[in-house]
Amino acid sequence: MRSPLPIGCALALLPLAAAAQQKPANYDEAAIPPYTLPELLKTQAGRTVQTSTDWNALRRPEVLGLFEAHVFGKTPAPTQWGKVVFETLSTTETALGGIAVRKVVRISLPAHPQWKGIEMMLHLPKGASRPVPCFVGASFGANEAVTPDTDLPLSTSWMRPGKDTGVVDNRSTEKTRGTEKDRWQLELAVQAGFAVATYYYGEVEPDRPDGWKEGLRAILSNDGPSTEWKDGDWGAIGAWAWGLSRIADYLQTDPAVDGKKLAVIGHSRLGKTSLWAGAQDARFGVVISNNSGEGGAALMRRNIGETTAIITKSFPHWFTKTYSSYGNNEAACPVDSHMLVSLSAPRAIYIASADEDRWADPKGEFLAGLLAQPVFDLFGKKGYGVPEQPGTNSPVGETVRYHLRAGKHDVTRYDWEQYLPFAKRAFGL
Ligand code: GTR
Repeated sequence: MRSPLPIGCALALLPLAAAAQQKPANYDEAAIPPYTLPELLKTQAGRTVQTSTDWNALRRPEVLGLFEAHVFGKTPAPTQWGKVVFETLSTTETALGGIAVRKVVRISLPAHPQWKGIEMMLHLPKGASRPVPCFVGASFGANEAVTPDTDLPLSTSWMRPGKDTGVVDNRSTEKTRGTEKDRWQLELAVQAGFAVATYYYGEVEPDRPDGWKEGLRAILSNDGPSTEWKDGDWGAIGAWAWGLSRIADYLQTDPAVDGKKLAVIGHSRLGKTSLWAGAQDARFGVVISNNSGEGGAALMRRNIGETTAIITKSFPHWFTKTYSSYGNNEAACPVDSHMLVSLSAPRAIYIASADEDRWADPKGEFLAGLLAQPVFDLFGKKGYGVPEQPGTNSPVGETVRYHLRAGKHDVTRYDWEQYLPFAKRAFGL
């Protein structure tokens, strides 16, 4: 047997080995290295756009294309998925203690029968006299986790295990019921005159690095499930965002909903998803990013909390392949998150942070909205109206709005209490 290193020598090697691993997250504002953001209004040909017409015709398509090429990948064309069909699986007139009608609708693709589809859950205010506006969002848990009602069959889809989710062996259990109800303030929304449409994101793709093999991405891929993802191919966030747009398709067909008044909402990784859905699909007249952090609203060039290197190591499947090349090399990326926010213009966008959610970089989330303002200005739309991040529970802004909630990484009743009147104003209600 080879003689091992003398103990002193082995100990001396330890810090080196540790240094070769992931850098620990920085939480010191003063230690953020200086950075320069890509110019929002300057086209790749070097022209600075000065009108909303030029933004829409020249720069916006470029910025969208850059996010496709470098961050989220390109969503396949409709010809690849074909016809979308809707089948009502159940209707309950007595949901949420009698104030709502709940429908579960399967959204599927006849051209791809191997995909089970999305079981969208729609809560509608009961007895509404006209079509209602609707929130649309993906959820971490299945329908039985989102609603406080206990009468739904349990989903049989693969679930991520998690604290207080009731998930056992990657499946929902009776204990899963209602575990997400505080995040989805259905009663509050319905009482405010909104419908809420949700779907379990794992129905489009299970959230794990190899989840695509069982998800829609493999099914829609021309190369089949054995494919390896190429630069520019869509990641899981793109697929989950696609699901939100198929719900928007359905909502155009339901006479109880005003399909022109849709607000897309998401928390955390699903907040990144909501931003990307809003960027691609203008039917979402309101875009809400709740604690979306790195890869969402937080500026990637601010090296604080989660970084591009960390997120692409832990969650490579969320993004297009190229994105991981920007870990510890953010300056080379032709976009940053202020450009993602700008893709919502002139529609209304709400960016929300939580003060204890330092991993998501609340200040970086605030700055993205501030720095996107030049695009909203082209449309005469007002933003924050203040240059500095406000204190806790003090929302600022108009078409671009922001708050820093006191507390943890989460979506709470407080957040919904801000989003509901924001969406009402945006929809002129
Ligand atoms: C974290 C991840 C974040 C955020 C969060 C979530 O582990 O680092 O980017 O998306 O998950 O989705 O809850």
